[in-house]
Amino acid sequence: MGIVSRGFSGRRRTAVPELPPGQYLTEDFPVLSAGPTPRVTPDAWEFTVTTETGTAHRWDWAALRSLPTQRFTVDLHCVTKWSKLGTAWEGVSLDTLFADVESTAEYALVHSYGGYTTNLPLEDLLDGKAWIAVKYDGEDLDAEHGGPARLLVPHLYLWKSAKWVRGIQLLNDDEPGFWESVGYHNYGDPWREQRYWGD
Ligand SMILES: Nc1nc2c(c(=O)[nH]1)N[C@H]1C(S)=C(S)[C@@H](COP(=O)(O)O)O[C@H]1N2
Ligand SMILES: [Mo]
Repeated sequence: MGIVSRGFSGRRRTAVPELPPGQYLTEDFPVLSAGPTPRVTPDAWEFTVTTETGTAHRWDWAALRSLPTQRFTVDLHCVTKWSKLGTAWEGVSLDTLFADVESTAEYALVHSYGGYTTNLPLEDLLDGKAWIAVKYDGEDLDAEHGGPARLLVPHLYLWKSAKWVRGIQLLNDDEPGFWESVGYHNYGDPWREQRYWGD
């Protein structure tokens, strides 16, 4: 039998109420990318919302940047268990982009430059819950973190926040994205610890 009982060994973790179950705090900003960083310049950047009937709504960089932006501070929770609290961003609310989009679809499949995809219910993108972020900590978004623009859906695990976002496809039937199709949870609520299929 060991002298040191489990409860007293190792580093102590202070309980942090903002931390979902199983997460730990990090101060730095890790980069997690499933492939190489696509280099998308603002003049080549385009963002398209396609509805379930095939109607396309398109914004180039100038059109995006002419829209009102919001500054918002949110907590990030990655499924690999790091959380970063109080991150400051600037971006365009998805409510602004969807103002003239007519759709009865319930699902969204988000597409990125480089081919990454992720899916979520459309309602999780609306009502002040998601942004196309263009600045982090007052600076233009680094390419590694998704620049020139990334989706941010901070109430879900961070894999839903597609970097280098290129478009959103609205669908009547849900379709799994990149991580969702290899065993990650279809919805990914960090507070319910929905990491993998069956969680
Ligand atoms: N296009 C794209 N978006 C992505 C990813 C990716 O590999 N490609 N990784 C996701 C995952 S798993 C996480 S945790 C976050 C990481 O964002 P960060 O690199 O800015 O920390 O981006 C998400 N968005
Ligand atoms: Mo992640």
